Amino acid sequence: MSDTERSDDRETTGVDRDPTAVVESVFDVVADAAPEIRRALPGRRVESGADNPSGETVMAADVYADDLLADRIASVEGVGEFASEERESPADVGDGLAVAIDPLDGSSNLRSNNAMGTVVGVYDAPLPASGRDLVGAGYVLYGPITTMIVATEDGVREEVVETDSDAETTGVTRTVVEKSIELPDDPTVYGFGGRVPDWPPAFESYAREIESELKLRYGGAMVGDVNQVLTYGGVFAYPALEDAPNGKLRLQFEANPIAYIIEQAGGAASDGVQDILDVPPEKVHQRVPLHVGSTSLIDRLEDALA
Ligand code: AHM
Ligand code: MG
Repeated sequence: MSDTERSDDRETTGVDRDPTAVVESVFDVVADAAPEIRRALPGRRVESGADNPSGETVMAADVYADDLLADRIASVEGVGEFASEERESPADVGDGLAVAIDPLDGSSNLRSNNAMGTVVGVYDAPLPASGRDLVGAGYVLYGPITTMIVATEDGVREEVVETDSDAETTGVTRTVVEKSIELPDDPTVYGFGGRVPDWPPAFESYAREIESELKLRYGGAMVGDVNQVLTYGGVFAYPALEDAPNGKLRLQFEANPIAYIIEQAGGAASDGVQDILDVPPEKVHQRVPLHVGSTSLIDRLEDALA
């Protein structure tokens, strides 16, 4: 397990409730919402007409997931701040931890009916926060099965999330299927975002080596692609691009939570130079190049980009 100890000179939220209990309550809410979000997708495969703060098209399903999760997460005791990839600014919702979400990661996959997910980071610091302030992170993957990955200081688990088929009850059943996920020793898959002509030459050289060793598995939703790396070992990247040196993915909502999960599972995450969790937080919607996966492959990436 990686060292995610925070140093003592940063501001915390001063939460009263046990942070781990708050994290679990947040994931209770996220798991309960998952079947509702899933059911809402078929009728919401259309653009909402709005752009998000990163200038990207917002789908009707993004709006649905964002509204549902915003209300419910804000009501969790011990959550003090809520931010979403789809909202301009964080909202003050009481006293406690800060929760940052990407309500529907990979929603451009709605048209082609491929995987997408919900990403959640719980920080014990005001936003924008350092990844070192994460006290929990996870994601829901809306694949053929709805699964939820939850990472805390105790490790990483996978749950299957199902709706109760009994018409008398409308509950959600959660079954832990993996108690303590560790990345496999022999990595087998890779997936890199962006267009090859837009990659910096050093990243392209690295990619050429990797593609001769591993199998390409890329689906266009970070959550789905990272879940393959978590399962089989390997590397996922959305690198710096020639005309977008910070890549595409957002530090608070995507890169930090994914880095925390992969590091808690024994892997590594880098912006190309440093651990993602050490990237200084500057603004809520800041982007960062993300490379994440098996430690040996991330070490090689940093050597290639040095
Ligand atoms: P989103 O959060 O708006 O869906 O954007 C993030 C997604 C990631 O899931 C994925 O890795 C990346 O965008 C794919 O981008 P592209 O479609 O440009 O390859
Ligand atoms: Mg996203």
